[in-house]
Amino acid sequence: MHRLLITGAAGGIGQIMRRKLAPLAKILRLSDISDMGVAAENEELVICDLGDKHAVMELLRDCDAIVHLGGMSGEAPYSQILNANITGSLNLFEAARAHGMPRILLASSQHTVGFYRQDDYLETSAPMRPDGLYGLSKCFSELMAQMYFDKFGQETAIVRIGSCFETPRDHRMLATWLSFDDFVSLTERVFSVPKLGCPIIWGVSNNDTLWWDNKSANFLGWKPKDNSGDYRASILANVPRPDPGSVSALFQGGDFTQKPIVHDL
Ligand code: NAI
Ligand code: 15L
Repeated sequence: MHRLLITGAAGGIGQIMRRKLAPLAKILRLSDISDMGVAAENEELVICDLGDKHAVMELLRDCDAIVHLGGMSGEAPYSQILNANITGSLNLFEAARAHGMPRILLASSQHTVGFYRQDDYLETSAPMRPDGLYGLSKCFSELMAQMYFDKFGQETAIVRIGSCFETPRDHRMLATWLSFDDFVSLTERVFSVPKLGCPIIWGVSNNDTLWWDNKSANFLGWKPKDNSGDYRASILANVPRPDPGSVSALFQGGDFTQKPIVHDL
């Protein structure tokens, strides 16, 4: 493809994807509200607040595909969630519609279903059970993607990322971990299948412990290779096991289920 846009390029996942997704496109357009350093030859850097609809309209001009990582990535006061995740998603989908509907990979989250128990095994069709304003904003953007598909034919891969870090960090992440390389291989599949539609995909590696069933996304031909089990011994040895009655051990969303709602508007 010619130009791939990555939003949230200054973030934890974005910085890695900037490097690892470079082979997918001649030009990477990288965007964030924060500084992204110096542009390489194949890069265009655009500072842009996702909440600014005119800026987002310009940002998407001439893009062939979008990896949408930008926004608040955890529980936050409502004003910030509203601007970055809710208004920001609407701005992005409207700009995509105006610019020929390039395919979108939407970074959603496991916190859309955070109030399920850790002994539940979920298909992508399970009703949403968000665990806070952040999870709720991701539910909103998932439904927005579905609406833009039904109404206009906009194709979007809704990726419910579990925990995407270099390595799993605690006991819960043994079930939720998504390696960077598996995220890259998923992104490649999303942008190469002839027909995408608007599937929900669990963004999770091939872990020994799994809470989510990805069979509805089999058509992508994505085969995650990494396994959090490789880190199990180290986590058991180094990370205190949560109390069996605590939210960290009971709910899929862990301690997000206990974070306060901050309505600051
Ligand atoms: P991050 O917080 O490191 O990166 C998000 C980026 O979005 C930041 O660089 C931030 O400056 C930018 N941003 C925030 N508000 C903005 C605004 N108004 N306009 C423009 N940019 C704005 O998060 P991370 O970990 O890289 O996650 C990327 C995406 O994946 C997020 O959407 C997050 O919700 C989602 N996700 C990540 C998971 C993980 O384990 N890392 C798990 C589930 C979902
Ligand atoms: C998320 O949605 C967050 O973006 C990430 O920072 C982690 O907290 C992850 O979920 C998780 O709960 O492991």
